[in-house]
Amino acid sequence: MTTSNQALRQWVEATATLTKPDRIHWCDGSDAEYGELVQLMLRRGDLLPLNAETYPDCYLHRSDPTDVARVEHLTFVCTPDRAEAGPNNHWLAPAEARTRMDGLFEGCMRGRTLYVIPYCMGPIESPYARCGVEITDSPYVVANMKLMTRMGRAALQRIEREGRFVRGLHSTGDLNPERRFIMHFPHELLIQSIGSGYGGNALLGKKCHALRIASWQARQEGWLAEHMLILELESPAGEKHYLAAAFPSACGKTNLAMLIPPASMPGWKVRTLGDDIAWLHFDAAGVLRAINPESGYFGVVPGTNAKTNRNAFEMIRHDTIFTNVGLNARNEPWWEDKDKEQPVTDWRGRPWTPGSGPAAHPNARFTVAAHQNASYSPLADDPAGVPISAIIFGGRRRELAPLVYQARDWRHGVLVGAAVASETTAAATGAVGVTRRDPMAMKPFCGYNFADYWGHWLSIDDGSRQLPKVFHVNWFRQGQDGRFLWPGFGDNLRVLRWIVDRCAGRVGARETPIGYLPQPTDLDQQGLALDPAVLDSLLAVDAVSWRREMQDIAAYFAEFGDRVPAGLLAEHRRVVAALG
Ligand code: SAT
Ligand code: MN
Repeated sequence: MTTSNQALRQWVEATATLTKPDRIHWCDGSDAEYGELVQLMLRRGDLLPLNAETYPDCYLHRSDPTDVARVEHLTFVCTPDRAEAGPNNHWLAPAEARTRMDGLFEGCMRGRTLYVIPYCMGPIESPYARCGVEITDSPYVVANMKLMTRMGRAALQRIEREGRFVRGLHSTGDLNPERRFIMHFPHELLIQSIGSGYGGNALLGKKCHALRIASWQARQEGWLAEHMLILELESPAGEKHYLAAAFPSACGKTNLAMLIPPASMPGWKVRTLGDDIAWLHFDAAGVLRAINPESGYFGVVPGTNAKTNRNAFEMIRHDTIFTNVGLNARNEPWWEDKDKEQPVTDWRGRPWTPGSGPAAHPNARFTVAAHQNASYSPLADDPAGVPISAIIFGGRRRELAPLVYQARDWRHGVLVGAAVASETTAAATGAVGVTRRDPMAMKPFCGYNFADYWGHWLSIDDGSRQLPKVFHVNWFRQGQDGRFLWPGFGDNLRVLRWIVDRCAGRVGARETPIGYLPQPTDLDQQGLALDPAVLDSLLAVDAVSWRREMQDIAAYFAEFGDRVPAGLLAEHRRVVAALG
């Protein structure tokens, strides 16, 4: 197979000249090709078979122990002007980055196969979808891209029709962290990644293309590429709303997108359109429509069980790639909080004994095609996307942020998003549990200066459009004893219900300096045994703490100097004044 697109052909040839692979394989995306790759990886030991009776067509991949999460300190945005990348990104001059990467790519595919993966982010027929081509020497990456994206022949045909695509060059290199870099060249629509085989570092369609490069393109073209799940919420009366929600990695986007209503809320239905990324465009009528550029899930495994996320628990019982989980005595994948059993092997393949720590890596992942999810919405394949009623921001915050509040208007919503903070998780290397600012949950993913990004968000409100309402949620409030105050998971539907009631103008709210909060009685509490005092503290707004928070936000904005949009600063001043 090859292609009629000359630019693509030449890029593949030039890459082969540089990296010197033994073979070149153009991926057609067929099931047969996936099967052959699996066989190859089983022979090489890159994949281990799992119990074929209880976990048919499931495999375990063990990463190099130094290569188990995104590496933000090795991820760069390479724009000619440093200020364009902003203080939120690591920056290198494009020429310097190219020289460094060329040196590392030189001869790196000797003895290996170079795979060419044409892929389409979004439904193939969607005007909102965009194509890319990833070149990689990792069959694991090819197999993951097959589960996560629409890849192969149909994507290549679209590329040949349109002539446009994002280029991504990836090699696992020698997996030495000293020689690991993930570079983005937004002006050239180019990504280069070497030295890692892990998810967000290596599956270039995901964070590198669909967020970093796409956010940059979206700004030029007037749309939004966001780190958001998309879900459909249907009430017992059949009223449907589509919600998009941005939380940082490993803060429960997958669980919320697959939520199972509590027994005490019969008739409510949640369907999943996406669990990680949303591309948002206005249609001709001024309605904001979302597509999920992905077609699979790369979700956190630990903590997944029939109670926390039954849909995920069941969808990963077949045709799933597990990365960095442990094993039980029946050669089934095992992870913390899966069940009452004990593992026998940890994620590195070492014998596990009580006291040897977690058997699964805290950032262990499953890769699975989206249609295996029982709550999958076929609208995820609709080229027109879905109309968004509400945008929800959230983070993991022990204190301060109430369970839910609503911004007064779009501009306030942009402030609420820009001020998102969250405790860090195992999804990235580095300290876990440290609170940091993570605007719109895009801190690791915005491909350009955050100040310009906030300006872009503000510019969305041009007076002619039907803008969604904006909310903030926090499922992670803890009491003095460290216990979570809110039960979370299925009960989060109670909060979503208030959100759609607000969107439909059916319910009132308590106006506070930080926005609109529910009256406790306006939250559906049927079947929820929550102490009223606990609910009061979940819905409390402590002016003293919030004044401190607003100072902290101002100090954060100041890092971006005079590029910060005046409208955002004015909104900040308004809230400070309201806090008295
Ligand atoms: O590693 S990924 O970026 O794919 C997952 C995540 O951190 O959200
Ligand atoms: Mn994510």
